[in-house]
Amino acid sequence: MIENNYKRNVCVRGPDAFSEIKVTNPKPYAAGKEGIAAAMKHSFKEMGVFRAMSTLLHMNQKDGFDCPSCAWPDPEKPSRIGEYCENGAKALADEATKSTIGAEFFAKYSVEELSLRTDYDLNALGRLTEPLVLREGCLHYAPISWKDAYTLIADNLHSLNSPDEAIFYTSGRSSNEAAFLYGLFARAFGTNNLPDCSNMCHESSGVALSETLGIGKGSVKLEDLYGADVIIVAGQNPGTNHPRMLSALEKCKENGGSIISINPLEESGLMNFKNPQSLKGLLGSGKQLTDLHLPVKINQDIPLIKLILKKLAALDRLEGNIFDTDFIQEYTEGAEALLKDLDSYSVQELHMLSGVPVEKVDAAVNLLAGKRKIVVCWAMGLTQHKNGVETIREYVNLLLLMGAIGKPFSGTCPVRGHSNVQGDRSVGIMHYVDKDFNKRIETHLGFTPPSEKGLDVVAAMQAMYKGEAKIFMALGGNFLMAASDTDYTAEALQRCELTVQVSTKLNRSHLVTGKTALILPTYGRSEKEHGANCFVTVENSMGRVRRSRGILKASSDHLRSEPELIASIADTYFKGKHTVDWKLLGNDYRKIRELIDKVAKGFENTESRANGVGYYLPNNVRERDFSKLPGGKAKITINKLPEHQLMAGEFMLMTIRSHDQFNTTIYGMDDRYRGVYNERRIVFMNPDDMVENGLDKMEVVNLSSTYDSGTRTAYNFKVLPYKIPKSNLAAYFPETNALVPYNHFADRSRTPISKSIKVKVCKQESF
Ligand SMILES: Nc1nc2c(c(=O)[nH]1)N[C@H]1C(S)=C(S)[C@@H](COP(=O)(O)OP(=O)(O)OC[C@H]3O[C@@H](n4cnc5c(=O)[nH]c(N)nc54)[C@H](O)[C@@H]3O)O[C@H]1N2
Ligand SMILES: Nc1nc2c(c(=O)[nH]1)N[C@H]1C(S)=C(S)[C@@H](COP(=O)(O)OP(=O)(O)OC[C@H]3O[C@@H](n4cnc5c(=O)[nH]c(N)nc54)[C@H](O)[C@@H]3O)O[C@H]1N2
Ligand code: SF4
Ligand SMILES: [Mo]
Repeated sequence: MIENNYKRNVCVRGPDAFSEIKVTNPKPYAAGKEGIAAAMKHSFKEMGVFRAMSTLLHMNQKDGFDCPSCAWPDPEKPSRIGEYCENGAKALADEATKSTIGAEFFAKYSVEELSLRTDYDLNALGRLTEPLVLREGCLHYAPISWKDAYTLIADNLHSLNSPDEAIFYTSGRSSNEAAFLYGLFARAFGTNNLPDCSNMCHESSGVALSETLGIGKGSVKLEDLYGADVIIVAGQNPGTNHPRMLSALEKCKENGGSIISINPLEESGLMNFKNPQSLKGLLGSGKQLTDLHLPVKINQDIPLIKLILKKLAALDRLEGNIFDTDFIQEYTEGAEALLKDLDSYSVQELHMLSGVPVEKVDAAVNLLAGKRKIVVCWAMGLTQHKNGVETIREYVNLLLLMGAIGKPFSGTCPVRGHSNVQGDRSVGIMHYVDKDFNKRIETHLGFTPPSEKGLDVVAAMQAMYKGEAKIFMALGGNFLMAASDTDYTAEALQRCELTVQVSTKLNRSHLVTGKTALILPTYGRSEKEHGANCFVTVENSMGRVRRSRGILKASSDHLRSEPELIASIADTYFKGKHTVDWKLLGNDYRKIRELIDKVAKGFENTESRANGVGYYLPNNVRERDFSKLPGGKAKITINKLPEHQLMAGEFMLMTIRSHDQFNTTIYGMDDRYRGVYNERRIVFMNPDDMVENGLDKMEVVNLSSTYDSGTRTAYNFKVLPYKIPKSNLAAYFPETNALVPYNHFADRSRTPISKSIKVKVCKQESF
């Protein structure tokens, strides 16, 4: 026991030893029977055969629960034999595992000992079953009653000099009901410090889409993908991260559409798909999905799209009818300026920067010319760069010039990550101020929310680091491992007086904590909250709100639902004296939904309309209504080329997900599609770069990044030759987060630059 020393000797990165790595060729297809086998292996091991099979039948069904993994939407008529994918099944198995850890476990192992385990091992320990406290100077978590936990939080909140010394972080799994109450409490307490995982995720999409189209969300519905002429999938790996999207791409192909993938990697899932829901898919050779793969260099999408636009413009001048002139005239502004700007770049320059061979660009131009039904799907490959916002605006330019916005089978499709990240935003999880939202709170809840902008993720890290924020509370998530600059974030969290985690499973944010720390265990999506008829609501990536009702018995009798525990904290803090009846809300979700209807934009009669597959929130782009934008028209924008001067020996690194993880939750050590088994500390490298740098296959290296004269290092990676553009590297997150500088992020959206980090690869002996 270290007396009076709250800086416990905890390890931030787990052990260094390698496991027995196995490498094969990348898989030529996604899903298939291996997908089913992997899903079943995880489900049966964690849940038992009967419980797994019967629970999976309720996932994504009309009267069942929403998959807790990604935000991909459910079809109008979910398949009764199973409307889920391998990774949905893994997420369920992970949440509904029969393994549990409680007070006895924590009495045996100190946080210092636990911190020496891998993130995989920590997660595998099982569900957290009771509230726990790590008191100042102690190394072991001990049990605490719910009442005492609420009082501890309330007392600490009362002790602050200003409400802005508290931070209320949200991950994206919480229901609309929980998120609404949480945001309400932060505002009632007096702060807009509501950073969320969106800040690290699709914030660039939100900013880019709001200023060009007038809504920070996508415009397509699921059915739009089925009938598109061309779907562009840019900076996204759906085979792993949104697997049921492959069925939608397959439908598009069956209807005669084409798929263009824009990605430094040939991701297996995008190439060929063996649909496990059909016998043909299981037994046949699969469906080739991508018609054209453009192997763009990391963060060179802007030159690539400019090149495509330049070539389309030349064709338009020659043949006409390539761009949609009527649409451009009626609904947009800025086209002329953009076309003029395109003249200032040479084709050679754009080719060279993009790294894509001429004939492939020409093939893309051919596929797109004159088409009107175009959908662009994207995810982190576009958002997590210094110029993430501009990159997305450049893709929007393409859609606007082609008139492929606000019509069936066309539009924007930013594919959201966490299953309810979009809903959380819609009901008020945001660090910025929405005046109308606040006004409605004032009208319907009787208090005035603060009018000063709060802290986002990056600002929250800095505030804790500087001692300006003293309490950090997290509704789900794993802030330490998800945020950039792991060592800096660890230091920041450790400088807090109190850190509170509302969680289902153990992760490193429970071990690297403030002076005092609390773990508040809660239900997973698949579990019954407050009895059989209780349901919550969620919003998917395409803006549809539906209900979700868990069916499993809770993993422990001591859990509290998120709304209930948030309401109890609020009630304890306000000692029952506030304009909001917190106690009532915590126990009656219908009452929360009534308030959501009154306060959050577009929600209406949610109680009844969220039935079945639910209802769509209003979306101005779908109606081709740009009247709220200055000038009343959609904006075509001019975006600069990225500036990346790589020095000799420098590479551009993107930090990506393996097939066996959900963000910082590591389900397993394999990445089946990329042919890597049993190890995660891998750096994917172009074979020519390996030769030029004298590196052998499986050689052990350290990766280092130098920004603002500070050098950061991620230790012990094995080099793997891989089909990736020259001077580009890929490695998994969160192992590489130590390399992402906390103060380098996207312009305006402030999303950390997790997909374009300049690094050096250092042989270990020369390090
Ligand atoms: N199973 C599983 N599902 C998940 C998650 C998970 O971890 N596991 N996470 C969820 C979350 S929160 C999110 S946000 C999404 C993430 O979903 P994705 O964005 O698909 O996830 P990443 O692994 O970050 O993959 C980014 C892709 O972008 C490509 N890329 C990187 N840089 C560039 C670039 O500069 N240009 C282009 N064109 N491409 C680039 C990479 O090669 C990679 O294919 O998935 C969600 N779903
Ligand atoms: N380098 C790098 N960093 C990245 C990214 C990247 O691509 N590269 N991606 C970024 C992105 S897109 C995102 S979204 C963030 C993710 O950041 P977070 O959302 O903070 O992280 P997760 O790993 O999703 O959080 C996992 C934890 O959530 C808890 N949990 C799971 N289910 C529930 C639940 O139902 N309720 C509650 N209360 N808790 C639950 C569990 O304790 C689990 O350990 O990471 C970001 N960080
Ligand atoms: S696509 Fe996403 S939401 Fe659908 S089952 Fe798979 S993981 Fe779950
Ligand atoms: Mo995300």
